[in-house]
Amino acid sequence: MIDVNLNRICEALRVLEDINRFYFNDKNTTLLLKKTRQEIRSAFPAGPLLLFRDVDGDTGKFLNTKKEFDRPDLSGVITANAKRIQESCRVLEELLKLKEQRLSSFMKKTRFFSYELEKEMLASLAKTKKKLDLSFYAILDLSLLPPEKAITAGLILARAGVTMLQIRAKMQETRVLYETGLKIKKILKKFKVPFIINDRIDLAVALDADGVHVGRNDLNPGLIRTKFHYQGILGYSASSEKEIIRGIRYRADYIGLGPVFPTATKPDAAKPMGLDRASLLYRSYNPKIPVVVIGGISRETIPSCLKKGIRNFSLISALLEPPSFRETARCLKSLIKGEKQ
Ligand code: 3NM
Repeated sequence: MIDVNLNRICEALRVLEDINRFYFNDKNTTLLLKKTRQEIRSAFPAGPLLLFRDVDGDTGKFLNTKKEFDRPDLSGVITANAKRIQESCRVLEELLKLKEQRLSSFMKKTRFFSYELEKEMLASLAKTKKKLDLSFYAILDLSLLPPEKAITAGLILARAGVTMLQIRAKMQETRVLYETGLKIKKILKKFKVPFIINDRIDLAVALDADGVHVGRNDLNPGLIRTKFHYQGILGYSASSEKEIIRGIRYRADYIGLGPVFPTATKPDAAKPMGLDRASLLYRSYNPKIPVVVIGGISRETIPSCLKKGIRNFSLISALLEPPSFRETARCLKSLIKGEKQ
């Protein structure tokens, strides 16, 4: 038991050490973990432990659970390995109370050290995640705009200062979507505007887009994280508090909250929640999870949203309003920035 738990602690420490070394480039923590590992090894006599090792007779050797392979992102790896340290330290701590009080206290100290380590590593990971700017999130719907026009629109919108752009096409051929997507992606890259694909994880991966946005009738974000091992930006549509919480649980990066107002663009959208409800939910969750409002957002409705504290807007049909793509986009940008018209 001592041998197994000791190995478990040192292996998990090594995993965390390597994440600090290669992912965070954190020399001090890497060194600290290396020293801790060596200190633990040298506290136990290697010879006698080896003598009692019985790999062939170990009944728990291949007892893996499905959950052991469920590590959708690096935070899962950090947590799982910190837990291995904590649980194994606890086993040693209890066993050593029988004979070795001093070593038992040392294990307890190591257990508390790993709680802190886990917290700090998860905080470092959160810091490395890109901050999203959802203030002007334009969606080009290819059922309202032919592909050639969508490419030109992408350029105009990028110049006008959109902060995120999505292409949405419920009824287009995949090949056309892919080719259009490639051209739009090239433009957006120059302007450093993240490029998001609606619904189609296959296209998001094939295009090497920055992210994918899914709704309640698409593949759920949890599956996208676990089965596709997707690390890109993941957006989730929510029309209620329950769905926002579901999105957080699915590890979505942001929530598209709507419809706020009536919209003709999405025939199967939920009932509009109204500005009061939307602003309440927006203020409760943003920025813990970034929230962007959608559904009927336009030149007419943005000012009332701003008055209620909403700062992130996603829109489709309002982009196509007269006088021209260029003028309308500029006008929307300055409205969102709160500039007087
Ligand atoms: N999703 P417009 S509403 C794509 O409520 C979409 O999740 C919605 O279009 C949701 O800006 C919507 O033209 C349509 O109203 C938004």
